[in-house]
Amino acid sequence: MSSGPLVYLSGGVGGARLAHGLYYSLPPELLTCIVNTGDDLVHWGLQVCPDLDTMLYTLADVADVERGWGLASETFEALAGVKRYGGESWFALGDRDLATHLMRSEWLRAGATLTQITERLRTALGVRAPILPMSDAPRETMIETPSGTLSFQRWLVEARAVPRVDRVWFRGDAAASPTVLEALERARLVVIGPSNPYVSIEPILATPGVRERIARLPVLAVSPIVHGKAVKGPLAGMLQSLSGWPAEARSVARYYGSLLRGYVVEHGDHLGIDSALPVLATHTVMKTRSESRDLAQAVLSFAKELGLWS
Ligand code: FO1
Repeated sequence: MSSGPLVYLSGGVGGARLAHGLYYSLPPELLTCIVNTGDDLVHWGLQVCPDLDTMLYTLADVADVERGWGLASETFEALAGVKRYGGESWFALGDRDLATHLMRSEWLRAGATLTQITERLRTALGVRAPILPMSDAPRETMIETPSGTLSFQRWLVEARAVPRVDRVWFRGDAAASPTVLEALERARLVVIGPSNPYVSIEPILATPGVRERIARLPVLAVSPIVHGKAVKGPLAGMLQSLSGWPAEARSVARYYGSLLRGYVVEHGDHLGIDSALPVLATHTVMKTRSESRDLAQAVLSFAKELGLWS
């Protein structure tokens, strides 16, 4: 049995909620969150990193929990102005949220890396655990549909995730950042959050240098499917169109395959999972902070029971 730092892999809102529970259950030096940047986009000339920002805002307790993205108590006056000028209004940046994108874009132009910038943002927001973009260079998630190929946000937000997904691929050959690789070298346990495996976790795993390091570590995952439905987002349709699998927790375990040493599902969702894979069935839907903390503690206890971590 080994003990030590935990690396947490995450996409957007579901992943950030469990991160919140882990953040309040572990000393900050034991938790590092590695976050998907495949959803990033340049919008209104600004660099926007939705999953990084969801993680930053959630851990800083300033997120809009209801909406699932952006900041609480947000206003959209700049968006109204952009609309008046005939600009692009399919992707909404809030007035307060703009400060993050303005500063990130300015610092990028001045030569800072996305890792350094995220470090500045999280320090300013009072977040004590590191939040790492998977890569410092662009690596964009592309969605192939019957009517053409779209960037991820164009597909999810502008096209409302309606076009069928025939293939997902990543544009750009960016490697993992050195900070990500160091965190994985130090890690003693990897937890994969309840995020979409195809478009939130796979971009991280497929970043050169990551999968082989993770394969050497004990890995637990939490199912993003509860009772046959994705807790949020387009995963159910993707399981069907990309793999021909049902929207069930077992399909996500099948996706990760031999990477997993344990799997956490909602009560009643354990059916059909390979009997060789240890499963914890518990309450996994996180609507409140205490549910996030309870799930985090259940995941950590499960890792200890399995002898993977102490
Ligand atoms: N999601 C939407 O459905 N509509 C939006 O206009 C939108 C704007 C937006 C701005 C900043 C941000 O950080 C996230 C935003 N999101 C929006 C959410 C985003 O598309 C998704 O949460 C993630 O990319 C999925 O992980």
